[in-house]
Amino acid sequence: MMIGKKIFQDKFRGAILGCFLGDAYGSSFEGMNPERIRFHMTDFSKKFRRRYTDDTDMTLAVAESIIQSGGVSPEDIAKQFSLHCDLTRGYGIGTIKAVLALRAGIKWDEVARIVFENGSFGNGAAMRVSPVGLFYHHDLGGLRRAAMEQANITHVHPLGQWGAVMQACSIGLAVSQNPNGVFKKEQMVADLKEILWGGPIEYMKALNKIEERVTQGKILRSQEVARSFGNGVEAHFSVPSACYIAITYSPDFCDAIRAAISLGGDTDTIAGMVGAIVGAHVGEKGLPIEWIEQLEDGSRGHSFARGLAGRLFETWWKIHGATCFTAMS
Ligand code: R7I
Ligand code: MG
Ligand code: MG
Repeated sequence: MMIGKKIFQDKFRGAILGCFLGDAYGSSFEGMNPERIRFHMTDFSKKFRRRYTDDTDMTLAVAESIIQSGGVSPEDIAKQFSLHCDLTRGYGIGTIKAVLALRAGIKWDEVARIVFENGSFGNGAAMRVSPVGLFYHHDLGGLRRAAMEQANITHVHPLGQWGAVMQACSIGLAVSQNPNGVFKKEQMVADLKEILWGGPIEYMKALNKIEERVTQGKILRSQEVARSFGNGVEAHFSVPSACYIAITYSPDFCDAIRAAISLGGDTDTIAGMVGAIVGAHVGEKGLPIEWIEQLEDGSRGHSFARGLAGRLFETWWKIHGATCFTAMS
């Protein structure tokens, strides 16, 4: 199937704004019990500025670096983290210490074991990976390498690294799917299983469960999703949950975000990752405008993010666009 240039551009915007939306809406529900979440979700239409957290903050830094370097350079991404991360935006302790160490002049490949000696298995490397998934979507082998390389700055634990790989590849595969056709769920799970082969067993077990649910065509209730996959900050819990929700609910962006938030736990990150995958599938045209209007829009707000997504696409197009289009046609 041939996807046109304009559609790809829209998909890049959809993924970055999708992450922004999920993070900003999800963050108000972090740590709330499921009953309160159900009650408060009814005021989604309430007008107040939705502020983003570390998930979007780091995503923007990764996108800026890829635009400047023409690909993933961990050294440059680390430089962007040290320049742009706003550590008041709800960062995890390991990542705060890593960014402070970068600011103190420690080399990018020496900061990841400062807090956790075996490296962090938090979802911090997965939550920020959408620009990588977009930029390498045409080359899944290259995508896996690049996702791992960007993870290594802060998350060298295999569960942290491979969580980033699973999330990046989910986005890459969603970009390649026709936004107007049926979402090929079984195909996506089969492709993910192939890519994650050889990684930690936790991800393969989760993918087998996702495959079973998708084949049965049964939609799990939020409590069952949280029980089956987990909803914590650990990458091997939250990334499979996000992947299951995105595959189950896409192309309905709003239902997918609501389902992600209903899990409770790490709601900003799970909803941010779901938003990025579904946004990569449906594009900006599939996102709710009235939700976007409520996002914060300061110097690095939603207009900036949209522009950045456009520049990321232009960079991809200049470097890979012509080759990919020739190969596809
Ligand atoms: O992974 P990270 O950047 O955190 C991201 C999360 C997202 O939910 C964001 O929205 C934000 O709220 O934080 O930060 P880390 O500190 O590296 O990892 C997150 C948490 O995972 C840690 O604070 C620990 O609780 C846990 N964790 C570990 N615990 C014990 N041993 C991660 N790695 C380890 C470990 O090796
Ligand atoms: Mg956050
Ligand atoms: Mg979070």
